[in-house]
Amino acid sequence: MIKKKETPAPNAFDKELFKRSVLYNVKTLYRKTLEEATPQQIFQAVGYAIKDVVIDNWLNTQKEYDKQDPKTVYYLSMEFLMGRALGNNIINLQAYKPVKEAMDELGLDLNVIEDQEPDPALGNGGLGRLASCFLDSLSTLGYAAYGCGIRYRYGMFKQEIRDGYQVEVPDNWLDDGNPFELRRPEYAKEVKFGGYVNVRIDENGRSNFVQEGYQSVKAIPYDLPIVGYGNGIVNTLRIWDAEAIECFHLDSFDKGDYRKAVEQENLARNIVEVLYPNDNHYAGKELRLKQQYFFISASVQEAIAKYMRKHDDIKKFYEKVTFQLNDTHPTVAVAELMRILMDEYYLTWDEAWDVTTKTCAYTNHTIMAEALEKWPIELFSRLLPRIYQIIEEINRRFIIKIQEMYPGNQEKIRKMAIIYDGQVKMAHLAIAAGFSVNGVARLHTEILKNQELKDFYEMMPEKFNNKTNGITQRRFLLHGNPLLADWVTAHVGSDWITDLSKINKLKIYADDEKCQQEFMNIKYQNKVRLAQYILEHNGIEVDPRSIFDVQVKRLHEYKRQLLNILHVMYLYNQLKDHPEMEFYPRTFIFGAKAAAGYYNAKMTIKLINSVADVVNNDPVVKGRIKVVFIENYRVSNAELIFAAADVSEQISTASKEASGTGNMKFMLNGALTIGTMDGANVEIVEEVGEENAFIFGLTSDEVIHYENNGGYDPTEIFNNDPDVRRVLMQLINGTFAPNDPDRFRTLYNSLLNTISTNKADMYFILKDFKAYAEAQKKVEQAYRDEKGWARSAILNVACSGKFTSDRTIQEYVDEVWHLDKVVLPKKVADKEKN
Ligand code: 9GP
Repeated sequence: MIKKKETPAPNAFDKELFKRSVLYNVKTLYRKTLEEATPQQIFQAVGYAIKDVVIDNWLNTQKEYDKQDPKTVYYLSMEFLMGRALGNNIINLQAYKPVKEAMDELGLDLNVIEDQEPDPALGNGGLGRLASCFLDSLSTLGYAAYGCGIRYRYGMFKQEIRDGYQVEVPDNWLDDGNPFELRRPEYAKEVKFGGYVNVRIDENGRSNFVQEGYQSVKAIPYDLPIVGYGNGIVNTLRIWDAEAIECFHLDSFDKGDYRKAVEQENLARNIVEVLYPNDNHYAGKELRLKQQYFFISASVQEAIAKYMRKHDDIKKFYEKVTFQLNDTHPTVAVAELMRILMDEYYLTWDEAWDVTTKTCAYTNHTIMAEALEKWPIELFSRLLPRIYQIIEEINRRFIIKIQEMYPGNQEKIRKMAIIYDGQVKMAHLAIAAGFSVNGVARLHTEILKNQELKDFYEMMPEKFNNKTNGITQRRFLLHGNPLLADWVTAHVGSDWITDLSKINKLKIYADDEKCQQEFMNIKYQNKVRLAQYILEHNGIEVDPRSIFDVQVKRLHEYKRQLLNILHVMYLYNQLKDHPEMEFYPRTFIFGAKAAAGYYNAKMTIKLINSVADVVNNDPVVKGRIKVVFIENYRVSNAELIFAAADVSEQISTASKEASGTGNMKFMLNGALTIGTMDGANVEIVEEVGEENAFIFGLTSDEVIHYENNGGYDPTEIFNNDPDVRRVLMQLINGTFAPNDPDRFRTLYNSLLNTISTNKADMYFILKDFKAYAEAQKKVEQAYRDEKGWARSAILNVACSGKFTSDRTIQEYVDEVWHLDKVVLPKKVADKEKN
């Protein structure tokens, strides 16, 4: 793009140059003037102009890394739910004001331009968004890091709601091109699948394991800049695309490998085609394992190649590199690292194992059994024959260790072996090879230690640790809620942007009536903004003076959106019976995508929309309850939603939600939590005080106790509680489906009938119903006391300091990764000050 005379320092944003750059880009990219360009073209032009600014810092950072040679973390993840980059990059360049002015001067609206950017949605939910928050924090704190993932052609599907049902539409996010990415063909790597392993003697007389008769693809990296906040540091998210290894030659036909050429083409095309849209659920598809090995092999190969460009002793690899495995999905990294160390660098098994076990660390994000990856050995060994051999040997040695520790105890082997019952168990491999195993909230880590991974914890207690999740305040407050961000800064200064513990100073304003009014006024304006969005997208008018009660997250039975909507039905019945009763108007807002094949989840979406149709249009209700299902919940509309929420619904079955991160985003934006003692809710309540939240329901110990003793009997509640019975009968008597009374029978069955599921009400919805309804009653009472509510809301913001991803990352750095802090040279640092 346009040439500049000198590198601008992060804080010295050159507005005039930027304007020229935008105009120049519109001209050279599209041969148009600003007036002629479409909004999408203007977004592209602005994006390239911002990338121009970022590129200098990016180059500079990488040059410094070369000089200082800091230890680097490779965050290996199948998912990065980045959200839009433009606004975030401008914020982190500390250039929002000048860019906005520049746009105004050009007659453009920055918000409209930002809205043109497709949400890069290369993730499902919390796991992928956490990875993105972590990258933001790593750059902001000044640590060398790569995010490594896949450049899916289609990210998370777009959700359309048609006739109340979810319809999945492909997410063609790359259609118009991505101004922020850089294709790096010079770092391409070959990745091999299938074939068989032979032992060959090389020219030095060494016997080598070689994979033969394989198919392969070329992995091509695309780099995206991850801009640190105001510090000039830019790390890299490297996502891998696949291409056929050779161009398709017609003469292959004559050579007889026509079929192979076609297969390699297809392999490359299929591998990166689409993100699996499953959250907390593993489908066991062969293509998924291919995706895993594809990006892991390419990332590990490049990490080693990069290390060897500067060092000569591969045995010290771990001194400069850590691989953090984001869930079990990247666990083949363990075996791939072993393979390269032994087969390409000729390390002995013990030497390679020493390096591998000092390099790899594993984060567990779930205890949901259906999310734990297990691959049939037939599939695994056919697809990755050399990797399978290595895992077999890891398993053999691991079993010897178990036997040494627990002589004669077959049960331990059955429970802990990496290969057992014809399956390769990825979590077991990650634990056996990782030097660190962490959960993502205190309660979750305790459950891992005492329940799910008890045997491993007993054998290797030193590996286990907790890292409570966090979120980046720069996207979820500074960018998403500018009114509140300015208000916070006006009261406590701007240090909170890079040190969220400072937000604690807000506490002293919680009792100040003027501050309470200001706070509620900001909340009101954010509610007006969301109400407008809802009117535009749903055609539903909602009253910004009503309580905005919000549950946005993936649709999953354990997250219990069903509990929420059953409670709405219960309130509706009350209003129908007693139209004149006291009732504070409430808007129940939902947003959730369901995995395409998850029937009960999809029917819950239909139920929410069906209840909305009836309740929103019933004259008896008089608008006192409104139900809204926000279509296509994603990072960009999430920012509007969090800012506008009064009540944050965190109502998972206790023990099931490993952490949750939406709960933290709501808290930061001053919503009060109604929730169970699950995941990070426990720590949120600990920080803000139980009196500033609404806690209800079974504890995780109680849930686990029931589970270990065969569940509980929900028919007792059905028989004895007329309110619950009435709501359940409405699922099958056509109240919300007059033309098809049976429509919601599977939901009804999931709660009561042991025939359709192995356990009735597995998620304790009926068991917790009364407690939830009581907690909701308290919400209403509390909201009527405006000052009291404002006080609690301000305290939520003030006590959110712990939940920044900056804190989480610092803990990983101090206790697991041991990275070096990177200091930019004085020249740049000085410029920053000016
Ligand atoms: O379900 C967890 C969620 O509770 C957590 O906040 C998130 C990030 O740690 O990970 C989710 N887990 C998965 O998506 C699959 O393991």
